[in-house]
Amino acid sequence: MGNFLGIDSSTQSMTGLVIDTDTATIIAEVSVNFDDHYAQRYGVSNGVIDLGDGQMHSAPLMWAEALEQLCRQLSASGINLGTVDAIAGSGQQHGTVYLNDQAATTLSGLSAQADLAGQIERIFSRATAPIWMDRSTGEQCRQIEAGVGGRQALLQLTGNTAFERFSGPQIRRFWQTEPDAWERTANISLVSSFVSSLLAGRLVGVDAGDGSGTNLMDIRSRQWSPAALEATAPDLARRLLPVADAAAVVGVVHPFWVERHGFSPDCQVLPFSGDNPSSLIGLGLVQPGQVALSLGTSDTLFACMDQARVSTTGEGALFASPDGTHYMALICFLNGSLAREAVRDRYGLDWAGFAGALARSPAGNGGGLMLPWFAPEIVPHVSAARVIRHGLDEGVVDANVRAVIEAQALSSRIHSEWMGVAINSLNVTGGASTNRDILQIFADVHGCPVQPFETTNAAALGAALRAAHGHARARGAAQEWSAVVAPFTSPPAAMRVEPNTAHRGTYDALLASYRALEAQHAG
Ligand code: ADP
Ligand code: XUL
Repeated sequence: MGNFLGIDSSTQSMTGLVIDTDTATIIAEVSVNFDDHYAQRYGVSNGVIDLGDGQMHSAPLMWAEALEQLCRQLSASGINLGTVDAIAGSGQQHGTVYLNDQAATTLSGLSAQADLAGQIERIFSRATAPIWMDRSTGEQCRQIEAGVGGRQALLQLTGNTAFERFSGPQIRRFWQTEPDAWERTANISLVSSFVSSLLAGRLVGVDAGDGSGTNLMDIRSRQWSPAALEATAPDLARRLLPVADAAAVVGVVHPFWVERHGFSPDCQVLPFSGDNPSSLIGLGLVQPGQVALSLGTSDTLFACMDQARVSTTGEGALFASPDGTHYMALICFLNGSLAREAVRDRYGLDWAGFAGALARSPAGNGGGLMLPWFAPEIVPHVSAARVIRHGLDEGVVDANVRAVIEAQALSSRIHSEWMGVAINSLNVTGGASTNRDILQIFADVHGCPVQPFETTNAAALGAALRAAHGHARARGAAQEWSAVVAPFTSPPAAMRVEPNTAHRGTYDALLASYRALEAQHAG
């Protein structure tokens, strides 16, 4: 029992959340927004560098700067970092960080006399990291599927068909387009394992939760698949550390963090995981059949499962749960917060005005629909941005605001059907989960209660809980996952948003029209 820090390195920000397991409370929660601090220096907008032709990258050096800034902000918020017993974390999934042969020695030799970013500038064989929004690897996806014996073969082996944003296709494209830099690459990390490596002062492996978002891991054995590695790039195996046990402490923090930021020399570091697998834990989904929704930069809907059920349509993803036994089925919509913001800004609203428009407009929007593809969409696959309005006048503010949220909710219902899970309740997280008018529409469309939590940073909370679990296990006092999560994932029922059953028929009818409209325009 003690204090545990969870760090989430996400698309737009880095969040740190500290829990006290003795009192079952969140005692600190701070975020470093990338645009606010680093827009000019790293050329990011919404945390992303758009390199054109579908290449969407970010800057690993920026994440290193943010990690130190996060420590300063945590200390300024009143937390004594010396009380933290263990740290775990999560990263936006799929993003790859390419390191050269100086990385390991540079990380172990960090000096507390200088800042982190300045010392690690030279450890990269590629300055930027492609992230989950990248869609430049269609050709590589087809090549990898062919290389392992076809699409179905890759699906059965790794739990996923090849996705443009997944790490394997990104790695293959890098090898093909930048062979010299590929030769200088000694290690490939994901966002998650890169940040944990900075804390541990040595290279840390990718856990199975994030490893399953690579198209490189055997989903059942939870180890890299030689066939998938072979189909992706030459000599890839020697550039990857073995898949790490998510529950096993990798060591203590490097003295850099002790001397410069006041951590205890005994503070343990665990492998980081992906943000969605970490949210699975942070939302308390440790039993099969439980379902949750994350309304962050991307919107994701995911379920905890005991079987490795795959999406044969190639839309959904399957990940290993960081709890070590279960699986996670997930759908990812790119047009999440950015689409909501596009509508908010188009009509000159703030979030209160946006909520007001939802409250004023009728359920079902009089049949008016929007396909909200403000950017190319992942699910369903839409290759170029387009916004389609059907029975909806672009000039009517309230109807357009309602249309974007109803579209997101209807789409999440349609595209989760493959999971074969009855959705009886939805735990919800992410920045938009504070907006109860948005949650009401998701509750009505799914016909079930939607449960928000005290924190909207479930990924960071899940990481803190993983730190607590790993710390206990290392002391030989391993606890059941249900006991670990329960004190932090049982929010008051008063926060719950109940479905309005009077709208059931309206949304069943709208679902059919939306499905038809989407089928007509997707692709
Ligand atoms: P990520 O972790 O993916 O970077 P977050 O989960 O932190 O993203 O969510 C950030 C987003 O939350 C912002 O981009 C913003 O669009 C959204 N957001 C914040 N407050 C509200 C609100 N009141 N209503 C709707 N959306 C909101
Ligand atoms: C999931 C996905 C996104 C990122 C960023 O497959 O691509 O949800 O993890 O949050």
